Amino acid sequence: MKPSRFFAIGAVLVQSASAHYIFSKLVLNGEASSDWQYIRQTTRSVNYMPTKFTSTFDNLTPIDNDFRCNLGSFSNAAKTEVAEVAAGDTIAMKLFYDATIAHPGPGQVFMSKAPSGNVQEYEGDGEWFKIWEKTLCNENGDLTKDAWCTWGMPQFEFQIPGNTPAGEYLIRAEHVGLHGAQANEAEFFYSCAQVKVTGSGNGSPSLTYKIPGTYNDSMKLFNGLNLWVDSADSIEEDILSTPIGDDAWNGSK
Ligand SMILES: [Cu+2]
Repeated sequence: MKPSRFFAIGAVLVQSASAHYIFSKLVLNGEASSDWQYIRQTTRSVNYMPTKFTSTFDNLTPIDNDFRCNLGSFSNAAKTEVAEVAAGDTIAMKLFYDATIAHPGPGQVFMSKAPSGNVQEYEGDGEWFKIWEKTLCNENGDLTKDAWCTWGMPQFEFQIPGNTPAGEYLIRAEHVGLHGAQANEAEFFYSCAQVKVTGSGNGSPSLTYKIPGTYNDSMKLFNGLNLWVDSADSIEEDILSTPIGDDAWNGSK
């Protein structure tokens, strides 16, 4: 009996490790950059491990300052290139090692303008606004899998709103795995690209956020929701009672 039991435990560990991911490539004009060319690399020893409120890796939680762009990544800001994009362009942030999103949960993209004009010196302690949001797409699907829009995606593809003012920005892509939320073990996967937006946009996002500060573990979406038990309607309610339920800015205001 013992060998087969060991085999089963090993198989589970391998499966959960391969399900993890981090955004490492920027896709411009349909072509993926090198890993960490435009995205700040974390200093974590295993870069694709999630950030959690409990049972943490590297003691990192969503209420720490490094929840902005991942652990230690500001130390790599100066050597990370700044990509030039025009307001209105569609670009993407793509996962390391050709991974695909293999956990159930929402995906979102935030931007924050470097106040000094130089994003390589910007820690992300200013205001963030959301430009892309994907939650439940198929309420008849499996809530633990393909009910979520991001399920199976190799990258998040999004438009820089056409009215985004010119300047240098951090762009932060984030996916949240909710499969452990019943035990306060929601998993956050995220990193930040450095871009210079060109154009003559003069929009001003009405809704802004601070990171950290946007999420906490008294939100049922991250702590208390149970994908195997809850209905799609109740999950929608949990989404709406967090900033993940806020509309993304489309540049109109
Ligand atoms: Cu996981």
